[in-house]
Order: sequence, then C-alpha cells, then structure tokens
Amino acid sequence: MQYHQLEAGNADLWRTRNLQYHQLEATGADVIRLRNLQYFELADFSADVTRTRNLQAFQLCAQLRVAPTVQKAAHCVPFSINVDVNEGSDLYSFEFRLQYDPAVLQATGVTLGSFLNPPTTIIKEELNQTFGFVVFSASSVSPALPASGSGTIATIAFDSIPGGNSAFQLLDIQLLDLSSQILGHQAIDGFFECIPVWGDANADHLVNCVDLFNLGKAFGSIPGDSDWNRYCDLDGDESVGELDLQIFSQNFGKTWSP
Ligand SMILES: [Ca+2]
Ligand SMILES: [Ca+2]
Repeated sequence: MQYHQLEAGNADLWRTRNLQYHQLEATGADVIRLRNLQYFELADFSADVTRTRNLQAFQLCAQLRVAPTVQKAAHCVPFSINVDVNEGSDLYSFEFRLQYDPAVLQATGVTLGSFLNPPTTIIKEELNQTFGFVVFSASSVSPALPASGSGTIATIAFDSIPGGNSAFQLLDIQLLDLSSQILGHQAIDGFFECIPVWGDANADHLVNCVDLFNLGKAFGSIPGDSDWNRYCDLDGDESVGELDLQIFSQNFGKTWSP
C-alpha cells in the first residue's frame, strides 16, 4: 500500500504513506495501533504535522485469543471453542497449550483452522485429560505464503462433564514467521460457564422425548458397550442407570441457550 487515507474516531483526518503492512486502528481520539511500519508519516490536516520515521521499535503484536471469550453449555453436551488470531502478520507456524479444568471438561479433538495458508502440516497434537491441556502445533509448508490478518488457527472440541466452570488459559504460545523468527503476541484467555441443565443428550438445547429415547437406548450400558452413550451418563459414574433417569426426570422440559 503506497497511500492510504483513514478517518479517526473523532473525525480528524489522517494520511499515511509507505506502509509495508497496513494495520491502523483508531479508537476515539488518541489510540492508534501500529504494526510493522517501516516508515510512517501522519499529517493532521487541522494544523499540526506530526512525522515519525523508522518505527521498528513501535511494533505491536498479534492477539491470540479464545473465542468466544465466554462459552456456555449445559452438563454432558459437546461444544467447541476456537483459538483465533487477531491482527496477525506474517504467520507461518504456531504452537500453543490450552489449559482447562479436567474435572469439568474433557477435550475430545482438535482441528486446524483456516488461517494458515495451505499447504499445511500438523506438527504436534496432544490431548492430556489427566492434567487438562491440549498442545497443538502446525505450520504452513512451501510454497505457502505467510498469513496476515485475522482468523481461526484451531478448533477444540469438548464435552462438559458434571462439574462446574473452568478457565481456558493459553500458555506456551509460539508464533513464527517464514524465517522461524518469533512474532510478538498477546494472549487473551477464555472461560467456560456450565449451565445447570442436565439431559440434553443430542445438544439441541431442549430436554425432551428425543433425549429420553436416547437415554432409554443407552440404559444399562457402560463404556465399551455398543449402546453406550456418554451424553446420557448424567451423574458421571460411567454407567447409564436409575440415577441418570432421576436426574433426567428433574430436567425434562428445560431449555438452555449457549
Ligand atoms: Ca435435546
Ligand atoms: Ca450414570
């Protein structure tokens, strides 16, 4: 981008030139975020002219965040969260560890998002339910170009098991460019909030006859049986039986929203 014109939130007009990577964001009057500006010039049309050059040291970092920031789900239903990059620049590979409470949640899978440019390869994928974390690492491979902007780098599927709430913490983050140089980042964690509704075995936000049918099919089963359904084990005792039916009866007719 050789020339670009922006309007700030307070209606002042700014002009920027020679942006190697365009990434400006004005909020209100004062906050301007800059990224990877090799050369930068601001002109305030109202009167003053401000010039700043060689702002390599001014580089701000990408955000890596759990999305949504607050995820809600009823007991014993599957859901997924994303790990998103906001305002990323030149990302070629990444690694992160997502920590959660294994007494509350169980990670069931992780898939690569669409942010990295293809072709891609998954370098590391570890789901550890004992300590409650997911480690995931992936990279673009030649002839892919680095990726910039915002998007999803990973989607992680969970089951909520009878328990409560849990934080989602992003740790051990490494973002690398094509030359394996480390890119700066800011991590924004998330939170899981358990909704006190049990028995929605098919995760359609209703506890009704369809769920009762599922519970009936799974009644008497334990893990490994052909008719086992973990979403019907409402007390988490690794079997579907009378107690689950009691809990189901108390919740019949309830609805919930994520
Ligand atoms: Ca249902
Ligand atoms: Ca049970």
